[in-house]
Parts: sequence; C-alpha cells; structure tokens
Amino acid sequence: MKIGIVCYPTFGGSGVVATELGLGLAAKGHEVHFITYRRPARLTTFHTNVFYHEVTGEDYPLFEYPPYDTALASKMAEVVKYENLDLLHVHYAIPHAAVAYMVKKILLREGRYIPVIVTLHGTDITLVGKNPAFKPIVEFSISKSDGVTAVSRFLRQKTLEQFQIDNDIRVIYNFVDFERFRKINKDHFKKAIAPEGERILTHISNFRKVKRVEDVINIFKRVYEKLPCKLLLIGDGPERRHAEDLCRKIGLCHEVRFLGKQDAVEELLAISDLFIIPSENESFGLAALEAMACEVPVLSSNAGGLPEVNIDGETGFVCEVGDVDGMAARAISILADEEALRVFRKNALRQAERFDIRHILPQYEAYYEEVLQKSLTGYTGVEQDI
Ligand code: GMT
Repeated sequence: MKIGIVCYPTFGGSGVVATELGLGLAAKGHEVHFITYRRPARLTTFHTNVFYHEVTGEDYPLFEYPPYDTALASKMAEVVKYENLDLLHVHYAIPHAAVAYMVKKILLREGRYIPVIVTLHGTDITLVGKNPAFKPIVEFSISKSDGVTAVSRFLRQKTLEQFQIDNDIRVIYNFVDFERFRKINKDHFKKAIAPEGERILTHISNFRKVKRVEDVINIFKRVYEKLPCKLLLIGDGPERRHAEDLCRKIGLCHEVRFLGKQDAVEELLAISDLFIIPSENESFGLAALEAMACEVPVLSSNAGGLPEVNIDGETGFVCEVGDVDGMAARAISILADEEALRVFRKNALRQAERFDIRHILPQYEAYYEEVLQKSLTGYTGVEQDI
C-alpha cells in the first residue's frame, strides 16, 4: 500500500508515534511518504520505501501568520496525485484533519477519492481541540474523515463526550519497539551518575504545565529525605526555568540533572529505577510505556489513559493528580525494597509486551484495509458530498 503520513515532526509523542509507525510499515513493504514542515525527529537515516516531502510556504509582507495549512494542503494534494497514494493517515487533529478534508475536495474535482484516517493523540481533543477557536472545525473534520482512531479508550470516550461525531472511533493503542527499548547494560554510565549506587528517578517530557514537573521535583525531595537517590530530568520546554528555580530553592541542584532533549533516551532508561509521570492530563503516556519496556516501574497520576498503561500495584503505582505525598510514599515502597523493585520491573516488562509494535502494527494495517474497502465501495466517481 502507498501511504501518506502527516504529523508534527517534533519530539512530541504524536510525531514519534507517526514516525515509528511509518518506519514499521515501510519495513513491512509498504511505501510511506512523510509530509511535514521539517524532517521528523526520529527519521534519522535512510530507509528503503520511505520518502520525505517538506512543506514550504511563501513569505509575503501581507502574511502576519504564514498560511501553513494552505501550503500543507497543496503539498498533500500534489504528493497524493503524483506518488499515487492509496491513503492519507494524519496524526493530531489540528490542523491536519481539516487540511486533509480540503485535500479530499481538491482531488475529487479530478475524479479521485483519497481516503483519510485521523489519529487523535490527546491534547488535540482534551485541551486545544475543545477551545471554541478550534472546536467547530475539529468536530466537522473528524466527522468527515473515513476513519478515526484514538490512542486509548479514555481518549475515545472523551472525544465522543466532547464532540458530536458521526463516525465511530477505533482504539489502537500506542506501541513500543523492543529492538530499541529494552534493558541494556549501561553499568559504567550508571556509576558515573550514581557512584554510590543511589537510586535513579527519571522524568521525560516536553516540560509543559500539563506535565506537572514541579510535582516530580517535590516527590523527589521527599524520597531523597528517606534514601540516597538522583533525579534525571530529560526534555525541555516552557516550565524548565521554573523547575530549575525550584531545585535551587529547595537546595537539591547537586542531586538533579537537567539533561535537555536527548535522542538516546533508552540509554537513560536503562539506568533508571523509577519513571515518574504525574501529568494533569495524558491520553496515553508513551514515555511511560518506553520506560516499562526498559523494565522501569512507573509512578503515575491517574489522569486520562495512564491507568490503561500503568497498572496500579503491579507495574508501578497510580495516584490522584497532585498527590505528591502519596506518590512519594509509593516511590519509597518500591525503591527501598530490592525484591519489590525486581517484581515491579518484571511486571512492567510483561505489561509493555502487550504494546509491542509487532502486535499493534497489524491492527493499523487491518484498519487501513477496512477503511479503503468501505470508502472506495461508496465512491461513485463524481464529485459528491463528502
Ligand atoms: O503534550 C504532549 O504530551 C505531546 C502530545 C503530542 O501529540 O505530541 O502527546 C500526546 O500524544 C502522545 C502520543 O499518542 C501520548 O502518549 C500523550 O499522552 C499525549 N499527551 C497528552 O495527552 C497530554
């Protein structure tokens, strides 16, 4: 099959999922065309069957806001037409679902029907999507898509509650690639970070408010009072300065490392003893899954889809959003007990295996086939109301 994938090319979860999905499909023989404004962060080397089309706009003094959506629509229509794509799979509803609808209309004028699948990732529904500035178009364009998937049951439910959608929504969970995310031996590295065998707590995010990085530091402070440990903070974003200030204020700078954006996160997870994700809102929590694949137990909030990934008392603990004391107590209960940590590590791996890319990818392939069959059977060959 020839598939066009549209996503945000940044380090954000939706772009990571879209890129890994595209690479996985290409490895299985599909032809994959990424259409984005920059090379996706995880598309680092040459791959057979993978093509990349950069969206470039035109700067003009009149444009206070360069019309990216228009440039994207033109590029998508061009790629579908000249590369003869079978299907467009767009990730993150805003603006991609609406742009894809425009592309469908453009191509229909030429007598060509291009089926569109939208994957909802989280904030496109729970945060930005419900903003009145976007809601009508999100609702419309999701309804007009040929297929819609959500990355958790929570997100499916939330979408159906918040929007009037004509379509059904298929849950296809996010996945992890065990070729990359698995426990590897990095003892020398661990020694450099924790020379006295201190426990290593890790958090990875884009440091936005919704991630509650402040809670991570406050949990760490309480754990540090009970046992020797270090904190690794990976990623960058608007809350980083505030997080650094907090570390200075509580006098723990020497035990906390801000590592910024990292490519080889699996190497950092390999030396971690506990992953903390106390988000206010999280449709899935891909970073938690990647940690679990590396045999790292997870301490999470109960926000959104996190409890579908992290099983309370089994793969880690799930606490109320903002319950810093409760989270710290749970963290200590795992970290202070070698045997408990061993069991949690084993359970985390077993749970992560349910989300192995080798199980999830065929679900996307089957869904593509289903949508293709359904949408093309209904198409009459003339421009119609879509
Ligand atoms: O805000 C983020 O965490 C980034 C965002 C994205 O789209 O890049 O992540 C969302 O999609 C990820 C991949 O499906 C999910 O794992 C994250 O849980 C989700 N983030 C939120 O719902 C806040």
